[in-house]
Amino acid sequence: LKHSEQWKKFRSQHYFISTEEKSWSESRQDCRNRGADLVIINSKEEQLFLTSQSTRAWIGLSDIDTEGKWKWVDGRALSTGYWMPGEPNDAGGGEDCGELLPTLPDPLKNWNDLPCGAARKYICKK
Ligand code: 2F8
Ligand code: CA
Repeated sequence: LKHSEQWKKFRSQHYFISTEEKSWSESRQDCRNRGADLVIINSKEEQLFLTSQSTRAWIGLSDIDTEGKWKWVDGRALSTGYWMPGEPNDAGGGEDCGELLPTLPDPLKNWNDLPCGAARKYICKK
């Protein structure tokens, strides 16, 4: 395990930020292999913690099942989202998975939807 890949603790939860890049599904499978899942963001504090990690990465959010209906990997519908202005835009009609970006002016507006097959780092939570 590389040093940057150590699990980081925040408020009783543990987060793994990958160094490898994978598709959203492969990322999710790797999280599950680690006894975790892609991260579900449940609070503003958690969103700010993850943004402070300065990593562009997949999160556990998709609208794969029904276009426009974003849900977390546990099946819950998204309530509070932290999308960038103009997102999610389903660019080209093929963006069904959510990523978090680090380097934006507003840390509460930094999600983007992206094609699920794109290679990205990813954040697991357990
Ligand atoms: O302008 C926002 C737009 O930027 C890119 O598309 C040109 C992103 N696509 C990829 O990164 C593959 C879009 O997701 C994003 O909405
Ligand atoms: Ca997009």
